[in-house]
Amino acid sequence: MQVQKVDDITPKEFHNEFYMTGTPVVFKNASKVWKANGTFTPDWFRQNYGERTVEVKGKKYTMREVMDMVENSTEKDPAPYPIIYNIPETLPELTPMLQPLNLNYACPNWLESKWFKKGNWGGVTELFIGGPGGRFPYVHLDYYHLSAWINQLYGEKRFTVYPRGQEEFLYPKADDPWRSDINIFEPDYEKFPKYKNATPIHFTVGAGETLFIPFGTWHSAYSLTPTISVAFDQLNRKNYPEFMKDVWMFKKREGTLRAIKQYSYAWFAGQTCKLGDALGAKRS
Ligand SMILES: O=C(O)CCC(=O)C(=O)O
Ligand SMILES: [Fe+2]
Repeated sequence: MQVQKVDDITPKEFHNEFYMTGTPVVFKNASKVWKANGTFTPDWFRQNYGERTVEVKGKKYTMREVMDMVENSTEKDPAPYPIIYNIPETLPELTPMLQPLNLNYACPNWLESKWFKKGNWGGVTELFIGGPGGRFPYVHLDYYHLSAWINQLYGEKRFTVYPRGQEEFLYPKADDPWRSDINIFEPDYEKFPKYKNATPIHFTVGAGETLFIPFGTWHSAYSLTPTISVAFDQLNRKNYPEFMKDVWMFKKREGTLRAIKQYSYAWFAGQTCKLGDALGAKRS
C-alpha cells in the first residue's frame, strides 16, 4: 500500500474514496484556500510574534528562540520536537488566516460546532514547529478516535502510517493503548518480535500539502527540515461511536460521576450535531 497524492479532487470524491474507506491521503494543494499558505515562514513568525512564548518539556521559549532552535537543529543534535502552540489560546490572530478551517473537505466537522467546543476532548487547532531530526516521540493513535488533518505550511516532514488492522504488531501499551513503545527507527525485534510483520508506509509531506489521517490509523512523524504545520481534528457521525467509547474511558479516570456527566453531555451534543447535519448547518 502507498499513500496517494491527489490534486483538485472534489469534496464528493474525497468523501467516497478516502473518508468513507478510512484511507490516508495527501492533498497537494488543499490549503491554498488559507491565507496562511505561503505566509507562514520562520521570519514571518519572528517579525510578527517574536515574543510569543511556548513551554516545551517544562522550559519556556519565545518564538524567536524557537525559530533559531529549529533552524540550527541537526539530525545529530535535534531541537525538541514537537513544539506546539495552542492557536486559539496563544496565537488567536492566526485564526482568520486558516479559513475555512475545513478546507472545504473536512466536512462535516462537529468540533466546529459550539456544542463540542465547550467540551474538553482534544480537537484544538495547533501550530507544530520542528527542525531536522525532530521525531514525534512515539507511534500512536490520536485520542478520542478523531481524524487528523495535518497541513504542512513550511518545510518537509516524513510521516509513517500503518494500514488498519496491524494493532497486534504494534504492541499498544497496557496502561495507554493509544501508544506503542516501539522505536520505529531502530525496532527492538527481541522485545517486539511481531513488529516484523508490520508494514509501515513512509512518505514525505511538503510545503502546501495536507495529510488526512483517518481515525484509527497508527502514525508518527519526523521533521526533515525546519517545519511549520497546522493540525486540526475532525469528528462526525462516522467516528462518533468510537469517540464516545473514548470519552467514557478517559473521563472514567476522573471518577464515575464525572464520566457520566461528560458522557451525557457528549451524547446530547452528538444528537444535536446529527440533527444539524440533516438540516445543513453551516459551522465555520
Ligand atoms: O508531528 C506531527 O506532525 C504529527 C503530530 C501528531 O500525530 C499528533 O499530534 O497527534
Ligand atoms: Fe497523531
